[in-house]
Amino acid sequence: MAPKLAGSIATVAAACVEIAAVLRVAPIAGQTGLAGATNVQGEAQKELDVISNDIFIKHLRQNTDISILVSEELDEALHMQNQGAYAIACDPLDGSSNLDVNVTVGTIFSVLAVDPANPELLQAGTRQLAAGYAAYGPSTSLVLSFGKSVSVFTLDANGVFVLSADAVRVPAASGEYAINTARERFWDAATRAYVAENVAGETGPAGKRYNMRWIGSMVGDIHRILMRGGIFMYPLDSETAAKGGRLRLLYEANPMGLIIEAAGGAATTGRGRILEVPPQDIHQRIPVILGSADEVARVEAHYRAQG
Ligand code: P6P
Repeated sequence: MAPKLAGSIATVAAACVEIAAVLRVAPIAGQTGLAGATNVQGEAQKELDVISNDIFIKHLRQNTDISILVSEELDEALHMQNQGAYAIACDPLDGSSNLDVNVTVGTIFSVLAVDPANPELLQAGTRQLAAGYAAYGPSTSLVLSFGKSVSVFTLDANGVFVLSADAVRVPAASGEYAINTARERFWDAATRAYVAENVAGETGPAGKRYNMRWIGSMVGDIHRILMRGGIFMYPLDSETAAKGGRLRLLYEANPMGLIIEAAGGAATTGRGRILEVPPQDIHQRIPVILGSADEVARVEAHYRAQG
């Protein structure tokens, strides 16, 4: 691995260590509430969204190999005024609606190669140099991939990430699916058909029993899927269609797609590979269906049948 790429990832990891420390005591510091502002997504920012984004900026400014930051919390890309060959696209604190109830949240990041003189940020996910996320749960995990395999590190008592699992593989088959079933009235036919097969259980076309898990925190749901299989679904629906979907391409779908594919899973919009979607905007939204290859294939079959 290029030393400067390793150094850039170490910078991101150091930011995640600091975010983890802030989250651990946030309820005591009274920081789990709203910041009183909205982000470019039109979402009410949590105080910790802003704090986490500020921590990211502070750390990235110290590494002159990183020239640009794209963040869910920043309307425009932040240029660091250096000649760095890397850009970081990130969601500094995903799932922050869970902060006041102490449920796993995370940081998601993607590393892109850029020409600082003429930076190109709208790169398809296949061009990512690396992708990862930190999951702030009972332990703090850092998951990292360069596209060929997936490593999991765990933050130890000294604030050091220690390798705890390597060459992680997503089981092809699973008995768990993750989708917000309260949105059923908005679903398309393909999503309805796939979920109905799962609900039908042993006597239905899937021929086995399923459990449904929905944390409401992408990092929490996807880490479970990475470690034991399953499928995460935020499909295009009648309410999100006008915006192109709910989740963001550059700093949520692409990094998670690279990780899941590197672990032997699949990541689709329902009609095509997420990593091949050409971005149109740094905050572009997209449907996200990813996880165990067999489950994703069944969803895609329903989309083909739907036409
Ligand atoms: P819903 C969190 O806001 C997030 O972006 C993802 O982390 C999560 O998977 C999804 O939204 C939850 O969406 O509609 O269930 O609240």
